[in-house]
Amino acid sequence: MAVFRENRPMLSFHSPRHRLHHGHELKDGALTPSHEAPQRAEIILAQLRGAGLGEVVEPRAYDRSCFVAAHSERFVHFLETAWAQWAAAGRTHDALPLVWPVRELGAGAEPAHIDGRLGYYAMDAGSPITAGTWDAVRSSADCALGAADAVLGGMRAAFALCRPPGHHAGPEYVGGYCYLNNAAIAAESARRHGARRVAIVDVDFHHGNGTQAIFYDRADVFFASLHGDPQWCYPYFSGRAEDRGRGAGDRCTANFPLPPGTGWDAYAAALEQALAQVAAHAADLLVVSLGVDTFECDPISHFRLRSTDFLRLGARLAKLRMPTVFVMEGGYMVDAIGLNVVNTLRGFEDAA
Ligand code: SP5
Ligand code: ZN
Repeated sequence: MAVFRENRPMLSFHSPRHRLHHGHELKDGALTPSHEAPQRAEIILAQLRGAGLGEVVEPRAYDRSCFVAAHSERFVHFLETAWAQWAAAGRTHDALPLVWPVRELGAGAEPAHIDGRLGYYAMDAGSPITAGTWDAVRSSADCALGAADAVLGGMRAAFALCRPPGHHAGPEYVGGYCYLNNAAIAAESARRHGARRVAIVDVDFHHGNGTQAIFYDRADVFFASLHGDPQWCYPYFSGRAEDRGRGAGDRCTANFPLPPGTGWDAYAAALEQALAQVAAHAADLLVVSLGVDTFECDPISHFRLRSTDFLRLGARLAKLRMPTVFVMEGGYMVDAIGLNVVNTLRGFEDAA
């Protein structure tokens, strides 16, 4: 059983540098401003400040070695250099990949041309790189690292208002609005600072394929995800119930694909199963990949959770009695995103 040295209200981390990232995405074949837009974080921040859930602070800047803990060195180097190489080629629109090394094309080495590098380090065309993207991405990971430090320092819970999100980003690829995997970076930091085992619960509507991939072979980080069934839902190629880890990590991944239209009752039943496995893993620290795109009015997702259901979600997570780092992931119905996030955190705090 975890012991909390401090019983203060939770601490939240936010960086204004997230605004430097505002890209475009291909939606139904048309290039449009991304659903993953700056106002998401602004609305969450405003609601958080009004909610009396504790202080919101800016994280310090962490060393890039903290990012390399969850990703490869060459991938981080790609993120650092992609925009400059794109701009040097005379391009002014968002940098997007248009060719990918699928199947038998996948064995090759990293190309030198920016168009080749973009495809080599991406799973889809959903993570545009702009002039300000790397600064924003780093500040997002800093929020996750700040929140992990707060909890490692003895706080019961902390919230990282990460933007852009992270859970689709794998060891060597961007995708699904994600660049650095903030939840994985927080989990790695916790491991390096003394947590023997970490559990990650991903409640975003989409499967956390990147987080799964980073820890798939490992027994020290347990990963559970509830998500739209990949037969019908992005990212389509991962998140099956049969995928349960590999090697030393066998049975340390648990996936709960749920059909489009899933509401609270069926969701809560799957959550019970996921959290029973988390409890059995006996971790020292919990990371929650908090996406609120499970909301009934989300424009790109297909579950039917109501705003009050997020209070119940938070309360159920609190019952684990674990030091908890909340890491913001998706949620695209901006009118309700602040309420749904604050409800999750309030449900957690009121039950704590
Ligand atoms: C972090 C996160 O939530 N990323 C989600 C990325 C989803 N990207 C693909 C979305 C495609 C949705 N198309 C839906 C069309 C609805 N009319
Ligand atoms: Zn999502």
